[in-house]
Amino acid sequence: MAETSPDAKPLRKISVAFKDLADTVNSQSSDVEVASFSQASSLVSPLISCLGIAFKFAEIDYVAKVDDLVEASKSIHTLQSMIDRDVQANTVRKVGSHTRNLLRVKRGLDLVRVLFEQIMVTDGDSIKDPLSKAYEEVFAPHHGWAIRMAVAAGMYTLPTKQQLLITLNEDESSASVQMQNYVTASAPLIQYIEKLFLSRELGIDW
Ligand code: 1PZ
Repeated sequence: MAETSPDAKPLRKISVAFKDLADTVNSQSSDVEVASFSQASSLVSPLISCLGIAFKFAEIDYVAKVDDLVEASKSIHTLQSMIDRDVQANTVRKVGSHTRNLLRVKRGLDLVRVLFEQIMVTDGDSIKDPLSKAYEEVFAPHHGWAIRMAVAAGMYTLPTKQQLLITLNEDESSASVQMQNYVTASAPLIQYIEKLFLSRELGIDW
């Protein structure tokens, strides 16, 4: 029964959606659409809720930013044109702008990428070290003291890897396959987004 419900395999859904986006990026023949990017990014939210109540604030912030991109997709076709609109309106760095939210969501996707990489090379049942490494690498340089302290506290209430696998309806080997698929697919997409910023000299470290 659970096998056939649409959310039965959230990891699989994520890896399929990002594989599609990676194919678009790798084909170099068409631009990434806001709609498919925001749709794929929304599939990551259930993962954050698996991490427990301590990360509720991360989930709320992430979902709000993805929702903003979903909304944008109703009137803007590609990520490129979305950024160019903000460039023209001089709103790239404005709080709540689509382009600013895109940069934050990109970081969320990068965090998941590093997290999965680390989970696959880390022995034992704790995801604290993998998540800490991912957070240190991706978000910590951009977060103030208060948020970093809250994240550090949340690290002590994380589920174990086994608990996470049960919630995600996977076993160790099926999860590894999906995680590896996501790692492979997300890397070129993340680079593509960074290039959109860097080629317009917008920077990505803000
Ligand atoms: C989910 C647990 C993984 C480790 C920690 C992940 C990040 C936790 C930090 C959450 C902080 C949320 C509070 C708000 C932060 C905002 O100041 C910034 C800047 O937003 P802006 O000023 O542009 O409105 N928001 C962010 O940095 C985006 C945070 C998104 C977190 C996504 C995490 C995805 C994790 C998936 C894990 C499986």
